[in-house]
Amino acid sequence: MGMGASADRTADGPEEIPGILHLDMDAFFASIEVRDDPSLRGLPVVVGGAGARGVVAAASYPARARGIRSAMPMASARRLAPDLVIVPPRIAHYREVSSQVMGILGDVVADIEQISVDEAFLDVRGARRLFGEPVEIADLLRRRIREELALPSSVGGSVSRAVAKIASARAKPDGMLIVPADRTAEFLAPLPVGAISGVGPKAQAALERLGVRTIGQLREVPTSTLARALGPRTPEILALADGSDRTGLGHRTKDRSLGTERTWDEDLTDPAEVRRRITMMADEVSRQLRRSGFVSRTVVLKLRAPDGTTLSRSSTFDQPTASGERLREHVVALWERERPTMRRVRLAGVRATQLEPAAGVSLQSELSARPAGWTDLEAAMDRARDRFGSASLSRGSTLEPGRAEAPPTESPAPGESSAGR
Ligand code: TTP
Ligand code: MG
Ligand code: MG
Repeated sequence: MGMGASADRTADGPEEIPGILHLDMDAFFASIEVRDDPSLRGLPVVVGGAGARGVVAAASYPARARGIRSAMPMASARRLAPDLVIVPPRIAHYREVSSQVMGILGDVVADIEQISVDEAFLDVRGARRLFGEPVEIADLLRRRIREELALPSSVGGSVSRAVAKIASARAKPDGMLIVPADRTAEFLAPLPVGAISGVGPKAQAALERLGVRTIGQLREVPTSTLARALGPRTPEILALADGSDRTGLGHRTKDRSLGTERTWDEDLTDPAEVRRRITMMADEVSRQLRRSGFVSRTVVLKLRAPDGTTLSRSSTFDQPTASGERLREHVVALWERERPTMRRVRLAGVRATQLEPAAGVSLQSELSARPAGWTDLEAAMDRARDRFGSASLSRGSTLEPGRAEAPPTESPAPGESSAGR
């Protein structure tokens, strides 16, 4: 917790306060199980499926000290800790505790954006008069959660949501890190580029080739060079790196859509091939959704023929979703309808629209309906893919027979995948 809040006042103009907080519960599901059964305290505890194909959903910090992480196959976790305690998930219970946490936050702060079952952004600039500086509010929230729910949480604070989230991750477990406005760039400089959400292993490898490992080093590379490694998010990432990002709550959700499209040098004439490509695009988009914490109401399939004729067809889900299975289902159905008239395809795109934060939705509708729900499993797979590379995990249904050893996705070049706003 190196940096505390400072009340430095500059001579010119009002002081800018790090009023965006990110609160995230520590080892959430596991901490609830330990709280409910104190005999588990201090032990390597995981929540997840104990079966042969079980995956770790949450790992207590003692389990993490042994190298165990979320999304790890349970068999690997068992190898790392033969004395592992495996607790089966109680999703309905976690959901209830989640609303108790959010209730406490809502008690203190009016401006909240819940982004997952155990985390929320808070804009505390308006709560200042009543409850004090951000550091005092963060302290109050953590203390109330500890006293009323007997659970540990961590808080990061900054002038922007992205930096607040990075700070909360650095504060874990059971800590707090509020970065004063004028020290934002300094705080970020030594951190690895991977600390920025959205800079995945592929971008990290590309940056590594440019000699860039830390966020500070990003700033020394010409923008045009960076853009080749980072794609359309380059300006956003640069603003973050130099401490000038001021994105607050909710900004991300406005009219946002996420999608990917690609043009082929040679027209696709085989309907099965089109189907395979759009299926992979649907998977890619669903991963982007999960990574950014959104669910979508509607998916749009775009197709262009060699003569330039372009059509867009959309399909609306029963409930907002980030599930790759749902997206695939709907885009394939859209394609089946167009296929008799669309003989040659030059370009295809899949876009998720009408986004809303996944807050609660995924848990309420998908997890509770199916305890080992796709949302959960797919999120776990995303993490494993991020960690071990895309070749390590693939869904049977996205692969063609006989291609099982090949990575399931062709990677879109930077610029082909875009986050519209
Ligand atoms: P996280 O906040 O990502 O993780 P965490 O709370 O367990 O640990 P940390 O201290 O690092 O925040 O996720 C919150 C809960 O969501 C987690 O306790 C279990 C569930 N979850 C899954 O079910 N599958 C997953 O792959 C992940 C990452 C989380
Ligand atoms: Mg957490
Ligand atoms: Mg979380």
